[in-house]
Amino acid sequence: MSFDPALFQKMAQIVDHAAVTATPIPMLSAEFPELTLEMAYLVQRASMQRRFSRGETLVGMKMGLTSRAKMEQMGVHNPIYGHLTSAMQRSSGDVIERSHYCHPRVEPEIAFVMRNDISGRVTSTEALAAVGGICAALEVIDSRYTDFKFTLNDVVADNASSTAYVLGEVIETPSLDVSNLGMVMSVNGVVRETGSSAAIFDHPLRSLTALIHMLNEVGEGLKAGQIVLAGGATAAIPCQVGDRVTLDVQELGRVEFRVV
Ligand code: OOG
Ligand code: MG
Repeated sequence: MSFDPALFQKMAQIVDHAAVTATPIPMLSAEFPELTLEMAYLVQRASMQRRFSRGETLVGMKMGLTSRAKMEQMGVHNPIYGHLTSAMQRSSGDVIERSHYCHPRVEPEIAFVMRNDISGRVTSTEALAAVGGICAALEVIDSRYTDFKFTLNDVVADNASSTAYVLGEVIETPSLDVSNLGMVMSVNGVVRETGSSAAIFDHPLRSLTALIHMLNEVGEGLKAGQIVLAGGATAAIPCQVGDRVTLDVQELGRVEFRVV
């Protein structure tokens, strides 16, 4: 079908309002069965424009549903991407306010910091050459849909549940082998999820490369300075008030935040 711009602007307004007011909504696909994947990405971009008009800036991109654990937890088996804005960024040790979100969850990730612009059908060697730094990251996701349930097109329209992310210390040795780093996510000192960076699309670099390819399909790419979250290595766990969430990644160290 052809896209009615008024329709995807309306959908963007619905997901954006749900995020701003922390009020879960029914899936867009229930009300708009004509929603396609291509249209869902247009809704995502239109909802980003709303954030930019409020002063947020684009700071990077994320991949989602890149590990088997995440695909199985959500029942959606296609990797997706979303946009990360300045309002989502936190530093290790910061607090996250539970009341600002619908039903936040947290997942352990690896992040890349780009040193160069990059686009096109690049190889993973070329993608790596554009990376300036690597760090451990905790991503807080918050689906705007009721009960955190969605289809592929719904989650794409909802900017891949992007909400907040906390970066650890950036290690400026892009040559560090990130193919199989142990990852341990704990809450209040109790280990909740353990995994390996190998769970992220078999290799976090493969996730970065796939992102560049997906962006290339719409004539876009990554810019120097942007952050890329490669995707959760394990299932996500709910965030509760009083939680101190920590992630320890072999070679990359610790990143943490508290839920208040
Ligand atoms: C979609 C976002 C998935 C990841 O790392 O897999 C994601 C969701 O699970 O709500 O960020
Ligand atoms: Mg994620």
